[in-house]
Amino acid sequence: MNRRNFLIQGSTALAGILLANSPLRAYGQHDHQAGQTLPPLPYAYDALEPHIDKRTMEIHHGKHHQGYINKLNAAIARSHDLQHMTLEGMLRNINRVPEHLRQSVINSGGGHANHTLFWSIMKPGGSEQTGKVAEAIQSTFGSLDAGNEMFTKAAKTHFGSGWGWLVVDENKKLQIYSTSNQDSPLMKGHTPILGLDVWEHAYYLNYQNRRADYVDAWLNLINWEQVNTNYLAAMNG
Ligand code: MN3
Repeated sequence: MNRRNFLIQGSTALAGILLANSPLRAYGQHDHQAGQTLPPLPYAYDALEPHIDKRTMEIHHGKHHQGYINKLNAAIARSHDLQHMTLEGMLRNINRVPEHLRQSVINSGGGHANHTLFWSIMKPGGSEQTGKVAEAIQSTFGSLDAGNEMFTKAAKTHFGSGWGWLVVDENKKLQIYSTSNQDSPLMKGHTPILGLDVWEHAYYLNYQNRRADYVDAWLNLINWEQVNTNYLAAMNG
């Protein structure tokens, strides 16, 4: 690829991400030459300190997330059908993905989708838990505290690598649960609106075995405006 094409492709991908009002929309950002690309972080690597340290963010975004994208692109390159599906489309219709590539898409495509959401629902300093999503959490789980407690418990007690989720299910109801590995709620027909990575690579440098401390600290980083935007998109989708 020459430099001009690289710049055009780069700016097109960036525009797609900036224009999208939901990170779910950005899942479709790819072209047939470059494949899926790493979305830039919407803040600096050190912006989430002291809750998440700069080195963890550099490795997590630049190495782990990029690694999922590289492996997904390798899988896509082997299938004409996959080249014409968006990432969200692949995960929502996982049984239509050719069987010999299905687990690669679950692992690497799920990893790409999950991390894309994860970066977008954090922000330095976090934000107040307001909006329609807060009303829905109160009516579904009894109170904001009860919802937050249920979420943190799901994340803290999940055995092994995985994710804690707040999703909008197929009946437009909120659900809280965890999944293993990089399994995406999209595969169940659910739309994830908030996700917490509890793989050790997300916290080990700073917290070692203390996952509960990481989960509690992470509550200070949630971008509730974005979660609310995701909620409204899922309810109206
Ligand atoms: Mn991760």
